[in-house]
Amino acid sequence: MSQLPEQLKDKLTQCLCPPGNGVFTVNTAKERKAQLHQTIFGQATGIDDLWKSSLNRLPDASNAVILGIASDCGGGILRGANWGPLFIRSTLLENYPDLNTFDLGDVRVIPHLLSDKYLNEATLSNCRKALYQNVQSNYCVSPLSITEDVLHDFYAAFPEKGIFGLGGDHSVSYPLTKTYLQAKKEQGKRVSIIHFDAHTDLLIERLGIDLCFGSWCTHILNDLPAPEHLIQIGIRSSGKPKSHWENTFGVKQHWAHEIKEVGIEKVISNILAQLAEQNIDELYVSFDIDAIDDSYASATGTPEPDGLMPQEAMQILQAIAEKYPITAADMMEIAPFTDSSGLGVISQEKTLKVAGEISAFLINEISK
Ligand SMILES: [Mn+2]
Repeated sequence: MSQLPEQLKDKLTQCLCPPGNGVFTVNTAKERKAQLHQTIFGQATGIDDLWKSSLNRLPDASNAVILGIASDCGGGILRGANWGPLFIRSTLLENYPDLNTFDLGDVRVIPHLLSDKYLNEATLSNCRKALYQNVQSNYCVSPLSITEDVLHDFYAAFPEKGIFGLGGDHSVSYPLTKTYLQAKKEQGKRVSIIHFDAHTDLLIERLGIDLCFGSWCTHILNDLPAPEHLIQIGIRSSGKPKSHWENTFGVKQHWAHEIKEVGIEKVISNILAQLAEQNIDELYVSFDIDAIDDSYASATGTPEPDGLMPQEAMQILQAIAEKYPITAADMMEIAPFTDSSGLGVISQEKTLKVAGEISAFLINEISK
């Protein structure tokens, strides 16, 4: 049996919390959290200790490791993606009880914070005191910073493992992909990111904030072997044409209307041709649920019509997974209490069903 390095264990137990607890509440969703803990741990009380000792099993557990980041502070139109990790986990446990995965828990989220670089010393001290009861603590306090810090050490200790990140708004993919890209560079592996989204997420900043749901992609381009190693699929809500994004940033895009016009098979063969040219070893898949048509994915902050059918997304994923190992991934922007369809709970159920199917597929691929 391998050992979890002591320093990493201390960081995990201080900066993370049990699965589902990343949403900081007292009474709200108490029953849902209890139900999740009952399913994972066989009981609903004394969860902190059970979770902490479960971390000792990480070294020998599945290569697919779930991390929840219940932060929507990087969003900014309709919030609510902070509830994603709790709800997607419940869906996965219910619909795919035999998934080969290890649940690391949730990042501890102060819902008013995004990244430590936006904070002054006084706020940092106050938040260190709140989270760690220690104003001198070296640990980060904002969700993006904690995620980056924890995953940097995680990938150093377990280069063969991959994270499946549960968001959260899409800014959360910034630390998830950045730490993955840097770890793979160190391992001498060439990788690409397959990014499903209705939007390009290629702003340079939004109202002066450089790390947010609309800009995270721009800030990971330098960590890729080359910018064309970001391949975006499902784009359809953009103020500028495809040529603007491809020429300005060097990324590759496959817009949703192309799938309707030339057919899914042709788009898949175009994607595979690009990947072949890039001569890559492994892939990261970042999935914004709004890539899917809003008739199937309405419980999200920016639902968009004319998107991918769930089956089309699965076809693309199956085709790329057949050729390349998917070694990390994420599922973002599921906001279960948000409903653009007027269908209420059906909206939530439909969105979670699609998110669950795609997540289960990705987790299974990472675990291989
Ligand atoms: Mn996005």
